[in-house]
Amino acid sequence: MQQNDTVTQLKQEFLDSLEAHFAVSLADATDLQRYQALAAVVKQKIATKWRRTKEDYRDTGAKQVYYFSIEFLPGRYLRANLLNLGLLADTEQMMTELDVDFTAVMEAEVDQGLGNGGLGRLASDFMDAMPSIALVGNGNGIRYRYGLFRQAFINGYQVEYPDDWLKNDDVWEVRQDDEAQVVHYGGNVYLQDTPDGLRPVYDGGLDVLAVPYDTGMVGADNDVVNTLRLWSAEVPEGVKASVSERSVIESISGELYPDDSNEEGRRLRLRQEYFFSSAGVQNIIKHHLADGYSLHALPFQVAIHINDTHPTVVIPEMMRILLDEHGLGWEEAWGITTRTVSYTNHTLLAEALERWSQDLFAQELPRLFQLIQEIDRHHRVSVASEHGEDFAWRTSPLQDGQVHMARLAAIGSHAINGVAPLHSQLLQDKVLHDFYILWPAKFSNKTNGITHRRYMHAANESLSALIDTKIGRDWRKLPKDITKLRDFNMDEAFLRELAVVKRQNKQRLADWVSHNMGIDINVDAIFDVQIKRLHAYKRQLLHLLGILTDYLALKHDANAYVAPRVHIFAAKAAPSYHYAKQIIKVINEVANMVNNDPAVNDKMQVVFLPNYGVSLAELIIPAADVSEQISTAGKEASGTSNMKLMANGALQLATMDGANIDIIHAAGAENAYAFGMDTDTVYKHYEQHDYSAWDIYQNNPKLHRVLDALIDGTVPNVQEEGQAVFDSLIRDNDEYFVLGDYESYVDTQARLGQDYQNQQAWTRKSLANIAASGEFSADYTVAAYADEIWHVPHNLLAQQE
Ligand code: 26Y
Repeated sequence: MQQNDTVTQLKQEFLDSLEAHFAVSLADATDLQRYQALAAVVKQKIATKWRRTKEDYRDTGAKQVYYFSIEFLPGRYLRANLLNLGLLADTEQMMTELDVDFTAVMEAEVDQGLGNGGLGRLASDFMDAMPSIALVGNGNGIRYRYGLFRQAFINGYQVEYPDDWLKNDDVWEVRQDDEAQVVHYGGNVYLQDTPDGLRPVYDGGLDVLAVPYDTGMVGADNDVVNTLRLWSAEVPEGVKASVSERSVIESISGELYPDDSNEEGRRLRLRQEYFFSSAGVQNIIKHHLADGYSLHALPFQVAIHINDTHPTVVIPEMMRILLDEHGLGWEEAWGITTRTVSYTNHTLLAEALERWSQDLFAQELPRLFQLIQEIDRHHRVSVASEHGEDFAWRTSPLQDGQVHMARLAAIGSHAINGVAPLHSQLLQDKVLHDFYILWPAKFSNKTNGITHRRYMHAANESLSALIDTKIGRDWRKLPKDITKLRDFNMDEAFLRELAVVKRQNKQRLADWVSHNMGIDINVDAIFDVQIKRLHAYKRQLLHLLGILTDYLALKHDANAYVAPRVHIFAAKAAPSYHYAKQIIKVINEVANMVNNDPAVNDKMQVVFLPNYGVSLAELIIPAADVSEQISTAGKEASGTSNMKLMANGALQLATMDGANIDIIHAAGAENAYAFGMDTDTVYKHYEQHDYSAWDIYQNNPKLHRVLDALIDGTVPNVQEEGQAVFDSLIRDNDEYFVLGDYESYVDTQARLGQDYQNQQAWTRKSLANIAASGEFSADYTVAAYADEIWHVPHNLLAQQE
């Protein structure tokens, strides 16, 4: 069909849909109605491919991957779906012809935020990559009634509002009542001798109905549509539940547990973990048997991947189903389970490794607890003979009254991976070293990836179009082909065009900031961006100390040179993470102070954009000049905003941590700004206890003055928070070595500021980053999981280098 015909047809479908759904004409329709009408048209186009994909999977008996994740962070679907269907340009043209503000229509869609941060967004990037490389893979998670809180600032303090994302209904999901599963909690369980062996008898407890809502995951430029299945908790039919019993049940999928701050877990979270794990596994096994396969064929037909330890209860749950419901013996059930399940670790922070109190666990999931005791016993017996009692004890899932989920995951799965080379190495050498001794072959690295489709092709259309003019469109299918851009790094006209695109994107962000925050930012300045969860180890504080350094220099030193910068922060802090919230307050007060000081604000501005999420990321990332990735070395497992920012031409200001290392390597060290202690140095300090924040403070007058500014009234309105920050750095000896990296950070920022003044040289570095970003496509990441862990086929056109 000619493009014009497509546009004409789309137009008709859109106008018909408006009338059918809302009985309005285009002129009278609201943006929300326009969005919903268009989404309905798109959904219909997805539906046919989706049905065919499902039928195809069933008819061919293809092995299925299930990606179990307690978080998915899809953001908005409309633009991404149009892009993958190949209809984005036509839709834009249609909207232009209809004189409709398409951006406003897209913004009427709610940003679906059923996750906290990197782990959840990674899961959604994988949901985009899987169908795009024709991989048979589904998501399995929770349909939280309320997503991650919406963040506002009042007086510089974070305030949290509920995220009522279902207020206008979700256009994309399909409720599947006939697929519902019952999930059982609590009560007592006894083992009874029967002719078939010991069988559990349940007494009391709580039955919860898990009802799935499915959403089609649309492949790019192909006919594949996979399924993301999110479970919602309801009272089972026929059960008479009081109002309060009903609310206990519904709370299981009530809200996203908003904490990724190493806080203590809660009963509700354990219930959530079991909820989607149990519903998912029950449903998978039910279909497997209905399709005529034996349980022994499970590892050949199904791969269950657990995204961090939150779905680890999948392991004892599978054992329960195989033993109790199907009468298999322990050894055969264990073999089936471990060969089906694989596990990705996403953290090196010891305090973030999940542990549950055994008492709580036994109360909530009594049968699973018995099975974990049995797993624990088998593990000890098999390990102690060769490695000794002490080793067996250290690696046991049950220890010190707790259930150690990472240990259970490592024991009960056939593959364990980290998410960047350094991270995977540290897992082997430190965090999971004992398990590496036991099973070295289980371990591997799978470096995270991102979807260029959302973050570049859709979010930065002008950059993508400009790249097309130089190297054609193949790179859009074969992300590594983007290296061809390197041939143009001496093409001055092209470099100028790149700079123009960056400037337009900066202007777009500046307009947003002006409109939403009432601050006019300088688009000629360096847009220096740090966007990620607020956490001490990510060191937003180091960035802040850099800002105060510049500020004090400009105020007190007539000869100071500071390259003009706009410092851009966006971050949510976990509601119970008091210290992170104090840092937000301090940043906001520094922003106020700087932005309202005419003596400095042609040289520096600070903006903290509220309510960071996927949609805001899509706006900020294309506008960034500098990508701050400044975690303490050895703490950030990988990072993924680093990849999105490089793909959009930002230069990294980075510690040698996580995937920063690989990005610097890929782009070339001369095209990035690395600084700070490396992991070895950090570990040595921890081991030798020889780090003294006090000494650094005393010996560095510039830093001394900056820190004093937090407590001597220089920064207004932060009496308590400034003191808290000061105390954590000085009194508590600066757990994350902010001061240890300060000098190196400030020097590197100064060098970066100088370099930026040569626009052509800077743009050339920017080009080097864009051109090196292809290898960080999630398409490759997922293909590597498919080849090495899941053993499923895919059609990655980009296999060749
Ligand atoms: C146990 C509970 C409190 C908890 C909840 C959520 C613990 C951790 C998390 C989330 C962790 C997370 O998002 N980790 C990030 O995963 C990304 C994807 O692999 C990495 O890029 C990033 O470095 C890591 O911090």
